[in-house]
Amino acid sequence: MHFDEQKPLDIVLNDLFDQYSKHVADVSKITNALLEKAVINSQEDIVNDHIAFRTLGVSHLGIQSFEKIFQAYGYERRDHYYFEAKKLDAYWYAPPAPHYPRIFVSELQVKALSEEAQQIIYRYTNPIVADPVAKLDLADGPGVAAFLQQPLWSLPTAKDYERLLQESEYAAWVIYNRYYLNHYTISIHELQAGYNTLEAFNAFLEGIGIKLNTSGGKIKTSADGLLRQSSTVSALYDATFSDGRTLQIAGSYVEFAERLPLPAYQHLDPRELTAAHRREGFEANNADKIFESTYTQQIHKG
Ligand code: OOG
Ligand code: NI
Repeated sequence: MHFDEQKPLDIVLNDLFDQYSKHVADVSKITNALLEKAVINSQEDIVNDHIAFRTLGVSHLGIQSFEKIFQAYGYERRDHYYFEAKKLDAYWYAPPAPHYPRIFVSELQVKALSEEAQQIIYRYTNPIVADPVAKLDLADGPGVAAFLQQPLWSLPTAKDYERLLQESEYAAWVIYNRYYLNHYTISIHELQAGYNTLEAFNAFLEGIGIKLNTSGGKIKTSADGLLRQSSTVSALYDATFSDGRTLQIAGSYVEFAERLPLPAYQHLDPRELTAAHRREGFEANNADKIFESTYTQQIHKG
């Protein structure tokens, strides 16, 4: 994904993707294999279905803070999703123009955690006494891009990270990884025949040695059958903590989405189909399993 204009949104999205693809080796591994097989001619041929971020539900942060960045660029909040067991809320945001990705933003319900886990999180977030996004000049693309890479709280100790991990893998992920891009998503239905179904694409991915998330099965399917998703599992990264210890922890991953035409358009010739004819939005049951792409159990499975 690369945007050619110099609007703040283009600058922000390009920078997020550049940072992400530098760290997540599977991104270029997949792109290079698609180039080699002439499925695409450049990375820009890949249609990005959506990107995702994770936030902490504490005063001055969370979705209400984070969403203001993208709302300023014309994104509109859509459906709400709730994940009871994982103690998460999420919304998706529709882009201002179809060539931009949708955005999925989730938030940890910090108050639902144990007193001990809450206190750990508050130790890091209590110094934040005002919404950091309110102070940002959102017209300054490079400034916003830098903000998204900048720590809002101090580097955690390994002890705090491990304690959070026991209770909420999501909490541990955010306390270390913050607003790093959590994933980008390749639109599978936009690819050529032989690659444009998740079955075929997953076989291609496994053929180049990519490890897929198996929670709920490799392919997660919405109740209407029209939104099908799969994802890689995060690699492990050496992370140095403030107490000098280094742990191997989860980072970001890559997702794949196949959006099928809505019933009213299923008779159309495939060449006539546009994004507007296909299933929109997200699906809580799919998302619930996709979150686990950064979970220890998925990463350490055989
Ligand atoms: C987001 C998981 C959900 C989707 O497309 O439903 C998701 C995350 O891991 O933060 O990406
Ligand atoms: Ni996703």
